[in-house]
Amino acid sequence: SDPSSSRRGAFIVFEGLDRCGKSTQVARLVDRLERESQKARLQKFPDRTTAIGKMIDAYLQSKAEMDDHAIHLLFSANRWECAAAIKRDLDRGITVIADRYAFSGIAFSAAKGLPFDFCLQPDRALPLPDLTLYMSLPQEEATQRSQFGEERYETVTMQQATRKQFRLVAEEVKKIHGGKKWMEVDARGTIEEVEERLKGLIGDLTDGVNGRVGELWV
Ligand code: Z5A
Ligand code: MG
Repeated sequence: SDPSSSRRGAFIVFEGLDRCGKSTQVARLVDRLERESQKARLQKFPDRTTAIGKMIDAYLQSKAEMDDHAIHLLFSANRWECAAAIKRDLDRGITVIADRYAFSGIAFSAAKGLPFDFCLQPDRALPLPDLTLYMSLPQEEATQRSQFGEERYETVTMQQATRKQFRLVAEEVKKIHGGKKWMEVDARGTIEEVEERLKGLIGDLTDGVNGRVGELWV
């Protein structure tokens, strides 16, 4: 029998601070896979289309105020409401590519001062990404790239605090899931240069992976 038939799709996550180019690269990756006739789906977090997503959207646009713990749990709940669909697609052999995930959830909430461990727990046992690509861009270049938007968190102070927390998140992933699950990518240079770097790291993951989907932080 063909061993490839037992393979599932890979779960690949893009993470990083504001303006590092996540959405740009995720879109290009999905386009490339479609051109190569590979099955792939994009999953953006927050998914602002759901009922919970609409509450998150109002918060990010400062149209609603919310307790820090409460909004943290909503970001996590927004991932949980998508978890079954992610697993189903992976089992059907579809590569799922996420634009942000639980790691943003921890980094941004911890940067506001919530305890790191509190931030980690709600996402425990979510589908574990096979690879997280952390796009790293110095603050000066992120600021040059374009003006900060008008959403909450889009300030230099918040971005610097979040940068620190992402370092702690990276350590935690490596400690619990091993060094191969998290890779830092230099996000400087042209869109094409960054795309080549990412392509090299993704390698043949998009051909599918063996074994069951893991659980985050377990
Ligand atoms: N958040 C949270 O608190 N908790 C959670 O659990 C989650 C999220 C999941 C909204 O996220 C906020 O939610 C976010 C974290 C928080 N707050 N902040 N900051 P979002 O994902 O919706 O944020 P966004 O509005 O999509 O922005 P972004 O993701 O920060 O940007 P990006 O996707 O990394 O960058 P981009 O859109 O691809 O590129 C930005 C610009 O740079 C654009 O004009 C590009 O054309 C340009 N660009 C891209 N690549 C290059 C290169 N290589 N050179 C030059 N210019 C480039
Ligand atoms: Mg984006």
